[in-house]
Amino acid sequence: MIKDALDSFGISGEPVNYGDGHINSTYNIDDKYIVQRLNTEVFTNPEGVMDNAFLVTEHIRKKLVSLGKNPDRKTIEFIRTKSGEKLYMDGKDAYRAYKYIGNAYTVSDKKTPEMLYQAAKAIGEFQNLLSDFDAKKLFTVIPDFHNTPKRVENLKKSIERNASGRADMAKDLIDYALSLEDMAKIITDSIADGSVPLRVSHNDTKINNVLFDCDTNEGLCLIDLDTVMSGSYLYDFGDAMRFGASSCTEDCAELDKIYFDLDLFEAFTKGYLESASPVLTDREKELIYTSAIIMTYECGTRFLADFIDGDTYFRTAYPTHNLDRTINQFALVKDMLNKKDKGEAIVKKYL
Ligand code: ADP
Ligand code: GN1
Ligand code: MG
Repeated sequence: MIKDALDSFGISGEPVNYGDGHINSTYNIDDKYIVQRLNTEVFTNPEGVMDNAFLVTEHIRKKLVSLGKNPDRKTIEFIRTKSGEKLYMDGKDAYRAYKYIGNAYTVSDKKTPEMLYQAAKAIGEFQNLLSDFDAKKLFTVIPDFHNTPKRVENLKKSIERNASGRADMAKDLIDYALSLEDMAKIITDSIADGSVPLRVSHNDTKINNVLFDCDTNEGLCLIDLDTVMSGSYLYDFGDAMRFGASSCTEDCAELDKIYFDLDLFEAFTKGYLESASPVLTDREKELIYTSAIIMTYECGTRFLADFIDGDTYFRTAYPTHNLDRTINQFALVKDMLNKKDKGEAIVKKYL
């Protein structure tokens, strides 16, 4: 129970439900602490998640201090239980706590180019601060998390099983997903041949995982560190654009409202390449725009598989929520493919 969790961390106050994530449950305690119940069906080794989270945030903190910067609002700070543990376990439930960063906000909808530029700065800074951190020290929280071909294989298995009996409802979406199967392997093949290096990546760079300062509107830091693992910078760029450069929310299924906003894409690309350009390999540079398409496609296949499985993974608010999310992601993919030449030209401009 949340009350027991608060007690174990020595926190007093009223927990209020917070956040709109699809996996964990978040509570705000009087704007002083954030306490989260980890979804242990998804994060089957919550201790591994927290080992990573402490390692990464402590590294960032030390690095900022060594650069003469104040780390207090530039990374989250986890706290331990009264008995010194990184987690409070209550049966199968795992709770963790960290300090609330005040006077900050997150953005899910109504994004502006300035916000996207700031978010890119924060993502670039996160990657830079961890560039000397040995990715091998990180536990693989979810194997093959951004292995797009494996995600497509999982979708095929879901279609085969049809556990919910709803595959027929998604016939056109299934056909669309399978028609783009060849695209799935572009990043993983480049990792396999060494042209795209494995690096410490966040792996869930939805723009609502960036905190912005209320006074300056500056991108402060990345939160939601559960999936920080060895991965590719392309995953972070692509996933940020999947969510950040979309004209609407992730579950809007009104086709005439869904498009890939090249102004938002340009603002983000500018901010990101200002910090990342010097470290990217030629192949990474080549795949920047494509990474946005692949990450959106991958997320669509995950929503679709979950719809067919019967909504066992992502939190849903209504029965066709995952279907709407799939419609949205695939409409974006279609538009991103149509705008590829323009998108590539924007990338070239800032390289
Ligand atoms: P999820 O995406 O699983 O809901 P997050 O870790 O992204 O979980 O947190 C949910 C929300 O809580 C964020 O969007 C943000 O508004 C808020 N939040 C999280 N951590 C902090 C923090 N340290 N300080 C202030 N607000 C936070
Ligand atoms: C989940 O927890 P949240 O909402 O930040 C998911 C991401 C997806 C995202 C889609 C551990 O993230 O991979 O991109 O939903 N996280 C996990 O909105 O699967
Ligand atoms: Mg989040």
